[in-house]
Amino acid sequence: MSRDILAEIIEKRRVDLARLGTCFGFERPERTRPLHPFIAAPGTILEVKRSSPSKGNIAMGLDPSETARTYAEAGTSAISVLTESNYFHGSLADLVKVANAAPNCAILRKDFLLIPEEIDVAYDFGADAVLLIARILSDETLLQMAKRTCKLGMTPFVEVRTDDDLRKLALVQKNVECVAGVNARDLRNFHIDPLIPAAFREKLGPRAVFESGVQVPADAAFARRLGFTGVLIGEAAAKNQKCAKDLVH
Ligand code: IGP
Repeated sequence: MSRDILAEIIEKRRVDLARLGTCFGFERPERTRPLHPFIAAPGTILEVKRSSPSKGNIAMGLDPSETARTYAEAGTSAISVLTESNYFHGSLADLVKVANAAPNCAILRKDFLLIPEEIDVAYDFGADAVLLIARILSDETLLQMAKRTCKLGMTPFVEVRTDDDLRKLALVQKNVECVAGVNARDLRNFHIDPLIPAAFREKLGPRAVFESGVQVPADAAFARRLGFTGVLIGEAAAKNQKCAKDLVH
């Protein structure tokens, strides 16, 4: 059997959560930044992404504040910040820096969040939205985390990739307002298949984001032709920040 990277990431993260706590050793700040409605934002979401298990180094040494300013100047309405440390080299420090440097953008915390308390942490570190990966959460925990997100005034961004994830998304949508994202990349083995978002589009509701594998403006145009209201771009923006504005719709 081939290696299941998603299972490895989760396993490691559970160990770190138990060892370091929900702030992963960072001091918990008091939020001063006003909330920005992410639900109204996408458009284009550019991601602060240093590295990934499939690509290795993408922009390891990036300065989060500078990157946030570059993305904001490029015209993006929302910025995603990867905070997972072991496989993506992100952190909550990156999140708070981006949130402070881009006061007019909505900020998404992207991580493999596992317990409801992590939602409160995302809020305190400046997020306006949190990624909830349907595949790694039980119905009950997903719903609980989505409700907690809304209670704090943030937006749940529910990521789907399978038919069972779609069932979970419908459960969330029955209870709260959220944004749906389809990951073209399978997080278990990192294979990209743009036909999965295409097949899912009409089951996602009105606010739907195409995630992963968007390298050039024509890829983003392809996603929009499929009816996606938003496109999330990581590697292509982080690696070549001078060209970020060409990717923003
Ligand atoms: C960005 P890309 O191919 O543009 O760098 O992908 C983003 O979609 C990807 O980082 C992502 C991700 C995730 C990362 C989507 N869902 C969940 C970690 C966890």
